[in-house]
Amino acid sequence: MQHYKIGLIGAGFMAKAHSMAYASMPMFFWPAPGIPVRQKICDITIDRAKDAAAQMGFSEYTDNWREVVNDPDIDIVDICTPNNIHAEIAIAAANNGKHVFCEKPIAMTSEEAAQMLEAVRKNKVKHMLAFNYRRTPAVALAREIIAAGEIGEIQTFRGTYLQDWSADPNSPLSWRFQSEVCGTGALGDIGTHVIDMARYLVGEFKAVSGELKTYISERPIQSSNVDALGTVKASGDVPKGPVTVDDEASFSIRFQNGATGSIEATRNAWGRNNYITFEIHGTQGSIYFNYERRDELQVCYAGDPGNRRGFRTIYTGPAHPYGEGLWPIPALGIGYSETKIVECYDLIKAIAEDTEVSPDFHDGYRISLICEAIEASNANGGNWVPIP
Ligand code: SOE
Repeated sequence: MQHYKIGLIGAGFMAKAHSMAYASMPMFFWPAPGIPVRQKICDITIDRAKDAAAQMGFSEYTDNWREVVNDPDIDIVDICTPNNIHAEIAIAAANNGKHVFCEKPIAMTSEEAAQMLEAVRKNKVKHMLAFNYRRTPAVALAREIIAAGEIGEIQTFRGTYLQDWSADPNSPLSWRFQSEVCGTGALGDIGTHVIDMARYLVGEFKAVSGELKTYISERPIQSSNVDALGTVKASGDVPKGPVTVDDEASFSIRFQNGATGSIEATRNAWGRNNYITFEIHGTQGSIYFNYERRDELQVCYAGDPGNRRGFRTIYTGPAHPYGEGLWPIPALGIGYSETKIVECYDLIKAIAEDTEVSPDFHDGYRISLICEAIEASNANGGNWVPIP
């Protein structure tokens, strides 16, 4: 069985999720399409890198990402850094013939994303973006139901991604609030997950009209570089710095196939934690999904007798997408980890079998164009902006 050596750059919470998936994937999907080997990990200081190697099971560590992309032993470069260095790392890795797996959003601008796409295509390496939520079995089941025409032609998509970790003004000014490091705020960080699902389920966007708002304009400056996602609050008289990204993105969508839609994304919604939802209405029925109940897909069929019509709940299990590898009984519990394990399986399979995998850098590029169109619409008072 082929082994693939992973070089992982950035050792925060996403690195933990990816490392867990590399370790677990063959336990779920066996025989595995290939075995990911946790070879080398990189973080911003050598002490942090050493610690991360011990914690996440890597044989080697470094504080210089170029040592990862230049290492002839590494097969796959996995990018879990802040957004402003995705492009430089991905392009260098692709030019060295490495497959590239990158956290979302793909890059700071669509121009950078286009350069990344060009590099992976030119070097004929596999490329994948970590929009993991589409790999929730219930979301993949929604796609199967739609593709089979079971709810007819899609007319509307309503999506949300609501969290509350930044609702407290004392939640510190991590890189996620600094436009020079992250590009956009809620829009790029979490709105893009729902854009990915909308494209996956309904189709390509034609135009958007939207608004971006920043409610908390300054936050306490962090004493460390570590992004604690609001769990470590500033106390006392800590100096503040400006927030230069959106807290909230809300926009309407015209899909190329004639459907319409809307998405709202914020990290300031008290009481909402990872509230990713979508409701899709078709001419023959409807689908509803809520990630906080992610084992379940709710489906309503118009063809049911009127006095019995309503949403039915399907608990995903062995009969549903990815069921062959995940748990043998529906409702045992699908979690964030399972989505990352499935993602890892699809990546390794695509490399081993030399097939396409999505979402890829082309999807990332398209999503960057959509985000830029939402920013342009916000700047011009909410007018509709076509996606190039
Ligand atoms: C913070 O909003 C965050 O970690 C996002 O960056 C991730 O993409 C999401 O999956 C969970 O929340």
